[in-house]
Amino acid sequence: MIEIKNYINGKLQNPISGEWIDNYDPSCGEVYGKIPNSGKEDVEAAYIASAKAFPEWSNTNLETRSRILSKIADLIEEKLDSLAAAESKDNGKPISLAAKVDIPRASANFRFFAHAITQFAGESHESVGLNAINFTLRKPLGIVGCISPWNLPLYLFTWKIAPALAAGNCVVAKPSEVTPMTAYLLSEICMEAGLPPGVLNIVHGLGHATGQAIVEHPKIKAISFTGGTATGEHIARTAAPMFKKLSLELGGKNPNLIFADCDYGKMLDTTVRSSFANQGQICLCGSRIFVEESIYEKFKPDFVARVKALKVGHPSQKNSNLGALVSKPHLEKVLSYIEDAPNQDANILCGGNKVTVPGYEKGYYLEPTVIEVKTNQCKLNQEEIFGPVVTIMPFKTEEEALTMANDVRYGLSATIWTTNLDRTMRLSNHLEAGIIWVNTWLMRDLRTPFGGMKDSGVGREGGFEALRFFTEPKNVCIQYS
Ligand code: TXE
Repeated sequence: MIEIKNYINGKLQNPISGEWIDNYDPSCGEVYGKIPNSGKEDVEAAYIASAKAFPEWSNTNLETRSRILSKIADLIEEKLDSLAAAESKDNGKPISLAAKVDIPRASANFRFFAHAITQFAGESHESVGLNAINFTLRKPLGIVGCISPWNLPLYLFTWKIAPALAAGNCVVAKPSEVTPMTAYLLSEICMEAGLPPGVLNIVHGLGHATGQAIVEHPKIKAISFTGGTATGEHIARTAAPMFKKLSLELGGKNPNLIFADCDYGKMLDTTVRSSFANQGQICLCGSRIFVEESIYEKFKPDFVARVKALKVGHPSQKNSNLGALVSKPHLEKVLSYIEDAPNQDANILCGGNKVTVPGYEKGYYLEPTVIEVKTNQCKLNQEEIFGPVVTIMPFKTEEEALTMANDVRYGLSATIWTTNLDRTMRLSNHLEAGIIWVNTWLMRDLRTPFGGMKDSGVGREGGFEALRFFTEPKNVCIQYS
């Protein structure tokens, strides 16, 4: 039984209440550890530690701050194998994915912001004719809250923490209670890297208790949250009367627009990945596939054949393309959409069933599923399923494709497959999405703004956008004679 601890004031601590929550291994459906069921008192202790650490950390020179964050990046890199194994066991994702994407990216997050802060600058404006100069100071906010989800645990946790710390804030952070393990291992790494006590505090527990206590805390100045849209809405409502700064990265129902003039082979390879990477549990997955009519009847069997060839297996096996879904309730939620497909006038082309992996019969495995739909208005196309389920349907014209792509409450990302530059520009201008990929998917440059519009969220993360979020601009106007 692995016992996870809170990381408060530089020390690993048990929850004050002495209460614990079970932690499940999704690959076999068994409890393998316990995590603190933290309450308000633990969050308060974390806040007090942060507040004590803030004056010194916010005044630590950039070189020192940067060196400590780089050291954390180095240590994550050094421990890649053990972190990848822990992430895979906790989340159910294939170990190969954790080793190739999640953990390197967590290290890159720290390394990137360790450098970015040394390049970050306030603006200055000379008021010509008035003998005045304005300059903008960018001050850290103080104590900030970072709350992250279970789909890319260490990757998204560090995506928030690294810029917050780089900008000179102290942090009270909560990883998802469903996947707490690598956040716990990060506590140990921070201690090893010499991060001063209290600068980062990691409090484990349930959303409505620990998370809520962070959001409600009157002195925590900002909340950076990634998770479900309903939770984001609740957080926004709670935080608004306190005028907290909010960054919300929420759900997606991303369109994948495939035109006949695309590079077909590259499109097919990438579309399989953008549909089922991480068991489809990435907010950026292209879950609604729209295909130009002239290639639809070719695409359909080609895609289905490729999906049928994917191997669902134990996450530790190197040849598993898909591992287990993250939890039993989530598996049931995803299955409920599949079971409802016939009521939506939709046709399951492949998949749709639970998978039994020998030796791990109680694991949460599901076949990658392709469903042909008749209208974009069906539930399968309008609600975020967040699992290995994609829909396909044909379109006749670019206008029709654009209308269907935008006809959804979400606006996170969109992918366009075409070699026509004019079309690329027309669609990029009119698609309602914060991130648009053309002839690629999930290619990330950490300097770029990341986030969605409509119900996919508020604000942008990444690069200087994140450093702007985690700082308060203060304009100073000096008149001289
Ligand atoms: O996420 P929650 P859930 C979507 C996906 C999924 C749905 C629900 O569709 O099926 O959301 O997933 C914390 N105050 N995404 O329920 O609850 C919680 O403890 C403060 C998309 O697992 O939003 C966890 O740390 N915090 C998404 C974090 O919020 C609260 C990734 C996210 O959990 C809280 C995950 C509260 N009142 C799910 N309630 C994406 N955009 O990538 C919960 N939390």
